[in-house]
Amino acid sequence: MSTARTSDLWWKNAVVYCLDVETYLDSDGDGCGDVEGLIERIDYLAGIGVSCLWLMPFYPSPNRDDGYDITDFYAVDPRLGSLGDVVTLIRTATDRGMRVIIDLVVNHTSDQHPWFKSSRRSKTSPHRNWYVWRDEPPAEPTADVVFPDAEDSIWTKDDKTGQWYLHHFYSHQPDLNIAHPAVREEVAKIAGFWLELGVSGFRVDAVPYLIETGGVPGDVDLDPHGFLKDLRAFMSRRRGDSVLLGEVNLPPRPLRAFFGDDQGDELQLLFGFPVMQAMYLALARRDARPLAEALEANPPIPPDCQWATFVRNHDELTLDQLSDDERQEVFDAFGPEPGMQLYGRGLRRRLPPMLDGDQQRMRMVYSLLFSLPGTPVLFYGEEIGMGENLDIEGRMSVRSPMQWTDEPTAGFSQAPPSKLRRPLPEGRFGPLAVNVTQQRRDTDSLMSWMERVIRRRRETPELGWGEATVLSTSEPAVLAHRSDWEDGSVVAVHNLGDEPCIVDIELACDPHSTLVDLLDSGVATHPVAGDRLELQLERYGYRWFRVQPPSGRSAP
Ligand code: TEU
Repeated sequence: MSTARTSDLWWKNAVVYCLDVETYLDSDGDGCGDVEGLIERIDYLAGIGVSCLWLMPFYPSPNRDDGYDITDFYAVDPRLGSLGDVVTLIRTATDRGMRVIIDLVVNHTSDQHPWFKSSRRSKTSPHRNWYVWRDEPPAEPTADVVFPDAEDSIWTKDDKTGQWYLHHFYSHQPDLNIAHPAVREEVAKIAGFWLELGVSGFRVDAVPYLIETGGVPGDVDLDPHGFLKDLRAFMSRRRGDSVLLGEVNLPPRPLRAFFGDDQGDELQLLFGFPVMQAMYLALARRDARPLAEALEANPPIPPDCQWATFVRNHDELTLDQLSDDERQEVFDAFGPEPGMQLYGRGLRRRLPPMLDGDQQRMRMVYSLLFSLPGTPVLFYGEEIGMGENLDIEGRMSVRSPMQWTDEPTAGFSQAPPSKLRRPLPEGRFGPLAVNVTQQRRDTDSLMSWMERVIRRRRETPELGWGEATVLSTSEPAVLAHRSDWEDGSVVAVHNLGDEPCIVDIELACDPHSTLVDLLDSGVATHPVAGDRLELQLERYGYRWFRVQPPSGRSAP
């Protein structure tokens, strides 16, 4: 049967969970999470049904961009643990059936990295060309600054040699010169190092900036995508089942290019930024059509590749691909106060407060996450419905400590609350109200619900492997889609509206089929009338069905 085919391309049916070691669990009471703490929670993660951990950067860093400013790619920040601890973590996760991928942040380094210190020392330094230097910044910049609150140019003058260096992000994050062969070799060496220690691949940070060579002086004869092809080929030689998950926030067509050619020879997984942004517009309007259109606008992808779907990540909820009016609609619905917004393009909030804690609506959104075509990626704390802490600056508002218990430090640390790496939120979404301990004792909690849905998702490979089709429905608020794989079909239906409805769906399947409910709607089977389905949905209702042909074998 089909299930046997799913393990080689494991990323097509994975459940990924992103976390930052320093905000997960503090084992030694210094207020900062650490690798030993995370190891204590490996069984918790395996129990939820997570199959792949994505660790945010844990490398030595001055921490001016939460660890995305790295000073040594081959080491572990001593505040978090040792290299030995990380290998033990990978070993323990592997034993529990979970893979580990880590952030590969090689668009830039910290300005404190020894390479940059050497580079800026003189124009003849051996590391000079590891970064991008110019006598004058170009009259026409090739890109906008990513952090408009902190920077007004992607070029900064360095007094020592009087030249300017390129940095797409903060000026303390100089861009590496990927056109330089030595830099490319070093990137492969970094990837090879971590593969050797047991990771299954990388979440590649800021990929379009990484391969952008427009700022490199002189005539550079370089195919930017060639770098990704080379990296991918290198990784496959070292470890055949390794994966590259790319952060590429671009519209569907240019985004598709990062999968590579028809066979897919670049990044196997790409975050589906266009669908994610359209989903928020659809939620704000309580109208499924923007989401349906975004799904239909996705070009076909190579067979080994997959979208990575997500509701929230560790950055702002970027809405930069929406029009100004559309973005304003989402702001009005989910983040009307200026303090909730960031860089004029996004929201620095988690989902539950945006939905005012509406459990039914939250579950509908996560049901979408687990059933839309792609590999679901959770951000830590989503399984219990954590909120943000807007008192924490900028993007960090959503990176408060994991809430384990209802204690003042949320069971995250033995340190006094004032010593925590970041302050916890208070009130409705604080640890008193939202924590793991309480939710695991309650079969109706979001966490218990999510465990069941993840289990079902893992048992439903059609969703990860199938070809998805948006079905036409009689209600604009309702999204229905079908995923077909080999002999199986699964249909998912979501009511984005806050009114109950009766919806008529064109199923286009064998008219004698039965629909077997895969979640816990209470109704086990639904007859199909002709090739249509009439379904009664509550407000924000959702259903998953397996289409069972008359002679089909039933599954539990
Ligand atoms: O983010 C990259 C980044 O900021 C952009 O892709 C951004 O999301 C987009 O332009 C918004 O519309 C990554 C990390 O996720 C982030 O945490 C780091 O700060 C950043 O790179 C620099 O390493």
